[in-house]
Amino acid sequence: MQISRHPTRPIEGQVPGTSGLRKKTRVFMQSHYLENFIQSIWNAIGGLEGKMLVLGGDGRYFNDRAAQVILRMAAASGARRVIVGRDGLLSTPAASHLIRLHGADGGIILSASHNPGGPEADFGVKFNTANGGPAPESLTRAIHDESLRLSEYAIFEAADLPLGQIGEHSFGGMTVEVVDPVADYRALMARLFDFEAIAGLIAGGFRLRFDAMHAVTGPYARDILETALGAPAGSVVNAVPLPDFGGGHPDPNPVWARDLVAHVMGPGAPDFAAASDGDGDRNMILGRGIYVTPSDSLAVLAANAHLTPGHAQGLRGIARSMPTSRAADRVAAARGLPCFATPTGWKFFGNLLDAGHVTLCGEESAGTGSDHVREKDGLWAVLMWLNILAVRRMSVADLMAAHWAEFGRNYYTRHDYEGIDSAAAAGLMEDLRVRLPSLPGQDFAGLRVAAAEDFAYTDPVDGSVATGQGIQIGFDGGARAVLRLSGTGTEGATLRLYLEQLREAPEDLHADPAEVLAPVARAADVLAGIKARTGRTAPDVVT
Ligand code: G16
Repeated sequence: MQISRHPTRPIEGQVPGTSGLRKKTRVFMQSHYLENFIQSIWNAIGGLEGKMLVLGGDGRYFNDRAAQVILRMAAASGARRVIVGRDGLLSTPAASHLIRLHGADGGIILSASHNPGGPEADFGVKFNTANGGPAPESLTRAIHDESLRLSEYAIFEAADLPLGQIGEHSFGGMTVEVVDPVADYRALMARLFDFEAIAGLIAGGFRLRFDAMHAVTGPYARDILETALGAPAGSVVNAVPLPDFGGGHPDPNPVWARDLVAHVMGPGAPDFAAASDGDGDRNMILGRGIYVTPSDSLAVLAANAHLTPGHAQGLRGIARSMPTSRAADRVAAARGLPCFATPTGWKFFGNLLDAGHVTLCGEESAGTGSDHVREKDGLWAVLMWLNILAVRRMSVADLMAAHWAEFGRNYYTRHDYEGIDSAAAAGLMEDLRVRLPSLPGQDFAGLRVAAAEDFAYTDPVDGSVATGQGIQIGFDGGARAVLRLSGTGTEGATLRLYLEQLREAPEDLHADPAEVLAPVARAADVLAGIKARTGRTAPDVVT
């Protein structure tokens, strides 16, 4: 085996964010860029000698090239075995499952998630650890540190592997096993859910549509929803993964999946619709005439999980990211379950899941999952919903109405100000931080601040502390505004403003969320000076 050791120099900015390293594709394609980052991962985990990894990605532009480079670098560093999805494809939850199933030492997932793909768009690399979950902050920091002292990387000089062929290939001293990306994941879903009940629902005339947004979930959704569960061919739309996702943002929300939303709001709407993102870990849930917010979806899944075989024993606890609405907390309180609020980033759920403190986790950013893997899981959420609907035999709209009647309704929306000047964004947050102690008791646009904090989290399992995780403002009357900067963008800064208002009176449960939340939005704007500091008169994206 011929191994080359390439001299290299540290590259600035290889700092993993909320979820892995995300950069413009052209940045990743620069000479040594990908190689430097991968070698930094190998170094940070103590080398690859004798180790087993899982490798796959969401199929975006450069996925195929990056997979070949990573395999050659794994062989050069002494890995024993790499399990790779056919054509280098694996959804994020499927990769997490394979790591756990095979007891691998970790895995590399090639994805920038919901960010667009293509030579002028975004690419990303995530490292997941042996529990199947995203690398914790201690490891991402170590990877960055390694990237700053790198002087060489090792690569096996060999021709490309035929990743389209399922089976084992010997590659230098390493074995590469190319697997069907769907098969093991389908088997896991069949254990967690009552496929017979869901198939019965569909056979009875229940109509569904799943929009795979030309991203990785297409093959999974076709195989499970159409082939295994009997949804008519064509129920899964945009099912073929494309390197540029057909030119769209593979982000399942009412903005980027507006065609699907229009479909459920129009004549001839199906009973149920859903979409997933680039790498298959996000989900959006819709019913005829209704959009379910991700925060509400988490609460509904928590309240009904016991109706599915995978959670028939009930839940141990629930975790949500801090900006996610407190709808799930209300279910937890009613059922006497522990409830945790973590910083944004699925990596913060890992310890809670591993220690058995929680079973369900969810985020406002369209992520829900359970202890079956250590990532959020889009298709899992869809199957959970279908299983619950198959048992409860009611429409999505009726299920939501019943849920709000029982637990109250946490009206919720998120405003994103994208691509704003990084210094202006940092200044806005810093200024707010400084003013936090003086805010309680002050009125802003007619709302009085009850509490204000800079969210910090102490992991109850390992005691690690994460500070500066978003500013949380509580107002009299149960409203809340949260401000934080996104950690997944690749251009300038994105300011996220999360707005929430609880209503419990029966006559208040079916109002327009935008109207209910308008006073909170005004108060947050005046309080933080969003318009004045960013120069923006309105958010770019409202979900
Ligand atoms: C990632 C993380 C999520 C997070 C989301 C948004 O999701 O895994 O935990 O909620 O980013 O993060 P931010 O608000 O910092 O942009 P994904 O689907 O992009 O991997």
